[in-house]
Amino acid sequence: MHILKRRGWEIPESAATPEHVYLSRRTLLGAGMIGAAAGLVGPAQAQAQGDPSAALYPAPRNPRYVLDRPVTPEASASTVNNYYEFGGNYDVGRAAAKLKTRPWVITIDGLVETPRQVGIDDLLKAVTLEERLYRHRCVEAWSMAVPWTGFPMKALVDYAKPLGSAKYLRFETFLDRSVAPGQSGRFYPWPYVEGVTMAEATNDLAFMVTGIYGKPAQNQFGAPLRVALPWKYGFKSIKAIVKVSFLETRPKGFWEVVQGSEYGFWANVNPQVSHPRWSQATEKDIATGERRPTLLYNGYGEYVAGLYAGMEKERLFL
Ligand SMILES: Nc1nc2c(c(=O)[nH]1)N[C@H]1C(S)=C(S)[C@@H](COP(=O)(O)O)O[C@H]1N2
Ligand SMILES: [Mo]
Repeated sequence: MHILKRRGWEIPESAATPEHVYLSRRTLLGAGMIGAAAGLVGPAQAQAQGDPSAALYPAPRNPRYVLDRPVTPEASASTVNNYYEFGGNYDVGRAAAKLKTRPWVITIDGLVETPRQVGIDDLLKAVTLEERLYRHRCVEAWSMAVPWTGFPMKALVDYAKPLGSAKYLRFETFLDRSVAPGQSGRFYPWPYVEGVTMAEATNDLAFMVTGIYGKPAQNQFGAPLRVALPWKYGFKSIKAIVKVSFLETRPKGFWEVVQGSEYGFWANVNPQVSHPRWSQATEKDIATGERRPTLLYNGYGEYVAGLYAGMEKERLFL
C-alpha cells in the first residue's frame, strides 16, 4: 500500500489498474528503483510492504477438485466482476482498487467461546493455504472456472471456536461510503451480508478465498477475504469480509432483503428451477460466450446433496 502511494508520481491514476501495478512494480524492482525511492534495503522488503501475504503464493493445488471445462483466462475473470459496492456494471476493477486491504481486521463474534478481532495476516498464519479449481455460477446465468487460493471454511470455524448453540454463520462486508460509491445507494441494505448453516460451513467444499491465479486476490475478487461456495449461486460468495458472527437464528442475506421473492437463503444451483424472470437451464461462459447446460448443485452433488436430504419443503433452489 505504501508503495502504491509513493508510485503516484510515476503512473497516472487512470493507468493504475491492478495488472499495471503488478507489471510496473516488477519493472521497477528490476531497475532497483523502488528500494531507492522508498529508502528500503532491497526488493524483497519492498514486495513484502506491497502485500504482506505475497510470499504465501502460489500455494500447492489440492488435486481433489477437478474441472470439466478449461480454466477461465485471468484477463476475462478479472474484468467481469460483480461487486455492487463499486458499481452496477461488471467493470469494477479500477474502482475496487481504491479499497485499502491493509490493515484489515476481521471481527469474530456471537456464539463463540471468546469474541475476538484478528488481522488478516495473523489469520493467514493460523491456516494453511491451498489452491482449488472451482466452477462459479452466477444467478444471472453466467459462469467461469477459476483457481482460487484460500483455506477451508471449516478451518475458520475451528479458529473461531463456536459454542454448541451456534447454528449459522453470518458474514458481513466492509461499510465505507467514502471508498465504495455504490454504498451511497440508499435503496440497498448495506453492508452486504450473507450466511450459511454450520453444516454448510464445515462441508469440504466451503472455501475462504484470499487469492486467485496463484497470487493474492485483486480487490475486484473480494480481497483480502471472501467466500467461495461453488454449489450455490454466486451471490452467496460474499466479498471483503470484516465480520463473521455465529448465530442461533438464520441471517438474511443482502439480496434476500432486497428482493426475497427472487433470492433466498439456500440459493443452490438447479437448472430446473427458474429464476422468476429467467431460466437457469443453461449458462454462458464469460470468456468464450458459449452456452452449456447448468448442472444440479453446479455439478457438486456428490459433496453437498446430503446436506439437504429431507428438506424438500424448503426453497432450496432460489
Ligand atoms: N460484498 C459483495 N460480495 C459479492 C457481491 C457484491 O456485490 N458485494 N456480488 C456477488 C455476486 S452476485 C457474484 S456472482 C460474485 C462474483 O464474484 P466474482 O466477481 O469474483 O466473479 O460475488 C458475490 N459477492
Ligand atoms: Mo452473481
